[in-house]
Amino acid sequence: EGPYRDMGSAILEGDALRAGSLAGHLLDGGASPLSVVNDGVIPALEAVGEKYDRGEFFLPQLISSAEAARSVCDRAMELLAASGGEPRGRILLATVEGDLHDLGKNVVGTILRSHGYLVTDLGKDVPCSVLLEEAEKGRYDVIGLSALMTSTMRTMAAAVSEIRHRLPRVFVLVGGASVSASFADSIGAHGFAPDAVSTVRLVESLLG
Ligand code: B1M
Repeated sequence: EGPYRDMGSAILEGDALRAGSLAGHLLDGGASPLSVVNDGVIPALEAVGEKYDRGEFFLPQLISSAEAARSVCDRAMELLAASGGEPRGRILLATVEGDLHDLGKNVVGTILRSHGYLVTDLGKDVPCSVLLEEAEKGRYDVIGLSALMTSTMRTMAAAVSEIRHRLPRVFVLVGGASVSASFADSIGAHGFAPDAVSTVRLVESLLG
């Protein structure tokens, strides 16, 4: 639809100011924060990825589109902030070492928070040692790892096996554009989620 398409074009053009203000209009007009991300930001970033693949976009465009996407996500996420109350579970999130993609993980974290989970987000490019140190300190129920590149899927596999070895009682879930359910299975993760809402469903089914 029109307003979503305009916001998508602004992301594609890397115009953070316009993307942010169009997102503000949509949200003020009652659009749900999740639909702004799912129906506006994600299709635009997919188009950015395709242009990059075809050699029509280079790294500078990728970066300015990502910044425009972030300004929209930040606005949407503010509105989704946790509603309070006892946490339904404790979740540790990170993008694996060597991988700087964090937009998707941030969406997952915000949606989990908005569903009442306590989320600690260690950020991106997180070495396994840092992850384990925090995981051993906190009483986490679930660790969620994100990877977007073929190269960092290997790092993810190593991290999953290390966590399962050191913390056998913690559920390890994985996600990210390059990850699939069969890959998750092959590296011994407890589950795979293709998007933020399925992450919540998966966590609910595991923690009861
Ligand atoms: Co890069 N990048 N990038 N990039 N980038 C991809 C991933 C790529 C597919 C683009 C392409 O070539 N078509 C490609 C990887 C190819 C591959 O290995 N298979 C790629 C590349 C090559 C690179 C660089 C190497 C480019 C270069 O330097 N030459 C470089 C790598 C840097 C590094 O990591 N070391 C690079 C850099 C960047 C930017 C920094 C410019 C920027 C990231 C900004 C940021 O995240 N802060 C960027 C972006 C934006 C992309 C694309 C265009 C979009 C990614 C994105 O944010 N998607 C991407 C192409 C694409 O995927 N279409 C691409 C939107 C986001 C909401 O989706 O992350 O999938 P996603 O998250 C979803 C689900 O996957 C799931 O839920 C989220 C919400 O629905 N999910 C989880 C994610 N994590 C989860 C964890 C869970 C559960 C669910 O835990 C339980």
